[in-house]
Amino acid sequence: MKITTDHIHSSNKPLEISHAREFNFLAENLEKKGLNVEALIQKIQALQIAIPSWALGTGGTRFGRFSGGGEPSTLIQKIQDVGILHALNRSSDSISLHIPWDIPQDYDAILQAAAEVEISFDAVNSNTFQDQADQSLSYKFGSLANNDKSIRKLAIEHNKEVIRIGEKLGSKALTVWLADGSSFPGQHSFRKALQNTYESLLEIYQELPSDWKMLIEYKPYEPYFYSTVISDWGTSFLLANKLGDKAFTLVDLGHHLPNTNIEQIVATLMTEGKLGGFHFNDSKYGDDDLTVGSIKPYQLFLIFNELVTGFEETSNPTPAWMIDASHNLKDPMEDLLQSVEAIKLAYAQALIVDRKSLEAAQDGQDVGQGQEILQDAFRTDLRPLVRESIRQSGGAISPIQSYRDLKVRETLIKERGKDSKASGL
Ligand SMILES: [Mn+2]
Repeated sequence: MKITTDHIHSSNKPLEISHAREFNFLAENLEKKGLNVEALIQKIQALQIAIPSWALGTGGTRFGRFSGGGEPSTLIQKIQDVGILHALNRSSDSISLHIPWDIPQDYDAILQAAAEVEISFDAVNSNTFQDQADQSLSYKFGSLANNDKSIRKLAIEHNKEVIRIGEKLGSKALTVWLADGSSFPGQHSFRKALQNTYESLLEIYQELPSDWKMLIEYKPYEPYFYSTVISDWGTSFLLANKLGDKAFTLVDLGHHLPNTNIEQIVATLMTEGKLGGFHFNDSKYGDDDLTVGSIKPYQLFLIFNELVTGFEETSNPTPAWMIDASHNLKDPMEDLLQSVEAIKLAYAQALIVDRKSLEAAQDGQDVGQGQEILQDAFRTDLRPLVRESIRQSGGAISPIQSYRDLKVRETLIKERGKDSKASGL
């Protein structure tokens, strides 16, 4: 299925009048506060969030997987699904591939399919957390950190191969997330595991094209439960610093212990110019992969508040944005539309924070006023502004409603069948 401009127009038609009324009312109020609504719209339009190739099918829990039907079973179908999302919300113009779940076979056909739906290729992700069918050595006890040199070599070669695949597609970054760690005290040497990881990453880093980045993800626990080699932002930052200018830390919102102050981590990394990537999701307990903004929308706003000031006041490069979640209850496409909307909303809220007054409150030790300023922005309903930015980009006023009205899932089930299953997770 392909979403056309006629689809967008027909599904926007019944919403136009009430949307215009809501938007005009909001725009007037924002202008009264001294905000430039046109400039806000342009910034919101420019924020594009990559969709990972593994998020388009129903994910699973460790207990089961319940397919929703019409899932994309080939890489081209996954690209087409991202194309549908992008046509609806004009906010996801790239796909992030996971290798080896989505190794391109016919590069010309893949590039053509992507061009047809105006999609490019974001960061490529390597996978050394599971053994592949034909693999001679096992990652059971680690990959880049493994004590066995031949296993480290296998994992290094895999990452180099992922870079070569990404180069053919126009990707500009390699994301490395390691499952390496231990489940029991005494299982391995912390220092040796870290040193092995650094040396392995260095070999991969030396293979990076000059205009590429290496994004190093961290995670405190899981799949191992006593230690992980790259457990926190500090370890990732340390490795990125040692590797060089092309290496950065990647923040995945779900990869923190409960109550971690993620916005402070963002601020610190941006001060050092080392925030390279962002994986969005939400969580209640751990790496839950819940829909962005569904549990802690205020935290998401506070994170964007730091990102927006970081853009203005530091020379940190623009991070690679990606959603990293998968669901077994909701239609994954609807979930991605909800996630992107939550991200844009938090970004918009951060853009309207009265920075001058906030700085004055901070300088004057006016704690109450600082809170008032942030919460005023957070509690302003900016949905009409986000909708208008999407409408002006040629997308749907309500992407989710259009997705339902246009019967996208029903059409995909008709085209691909009820039992079609996405590869990967
Ligand atoms: Mn992630």
